[in-house]
Amino acid sequence: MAPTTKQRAEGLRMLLLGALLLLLALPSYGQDTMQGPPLPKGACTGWMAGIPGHPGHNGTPGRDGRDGTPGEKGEKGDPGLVGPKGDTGETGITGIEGPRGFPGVPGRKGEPGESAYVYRSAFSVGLESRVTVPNVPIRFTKIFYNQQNHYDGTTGKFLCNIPGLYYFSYHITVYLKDVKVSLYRNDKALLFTHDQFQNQNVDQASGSVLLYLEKGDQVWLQVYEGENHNGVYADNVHDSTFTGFLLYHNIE
Ligand SMILES: [Ca+2]
Repeated sequence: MAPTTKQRAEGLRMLLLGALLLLLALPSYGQDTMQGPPLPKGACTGWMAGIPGHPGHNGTPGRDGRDGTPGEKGEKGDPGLVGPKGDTGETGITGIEGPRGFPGVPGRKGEPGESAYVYRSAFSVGLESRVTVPNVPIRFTKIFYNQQNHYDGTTGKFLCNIPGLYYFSYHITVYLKDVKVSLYRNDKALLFTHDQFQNQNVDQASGSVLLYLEKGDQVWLQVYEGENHNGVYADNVHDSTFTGFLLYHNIE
């Protein structure tokens, strides 16, 4: 389809306008290109401006910027996990003694102890009639107690069967003569008792002693210094007695 007259006139007008714009732009172009190589004279004569090119590609990323200023202090964080148990510390100094506690409950009754029978030794004897023979053991034949038979009525001697401490005593009725008796241990006189008789009277003589005896020791009473001191007397209503017993066994 052929262009109309109006369209031809419009195209001519645009062409003229483009030429005018080129003429106005030439002087500034010459100034901007003064650094480059000079164009050949006459080569640009009659040039017309082209259409704008496409935008170039993006450049490579620039370098990292400088560090920023420190920010504000943050909030306190949550507590951490419990750590492992530490080593045992050194022993501390001993504290002061505490107050006294309440009394405890009584303990149970103990088991029966060893029989004390084996540690028994005792006798108590008396005269049945006056002594007629001096300087020999007095034979007390009136038996008040002689459970263990450690006293021998046939000899008048006590025989120690249990080592220990013994107590001996005697009470003598004195009549018709003076009395001087001794308590013997193994043929040695240890204790003396002397009483002078007075006419028309009845006297008493007494003595007592503690002796430690070994097994086998013998103890007895005996009139000392002969017939003149043989006033040891006894009858139905007057007694002369001899007593001994074990106080503690094996006390050493
Ligand atoms: Ca007297």
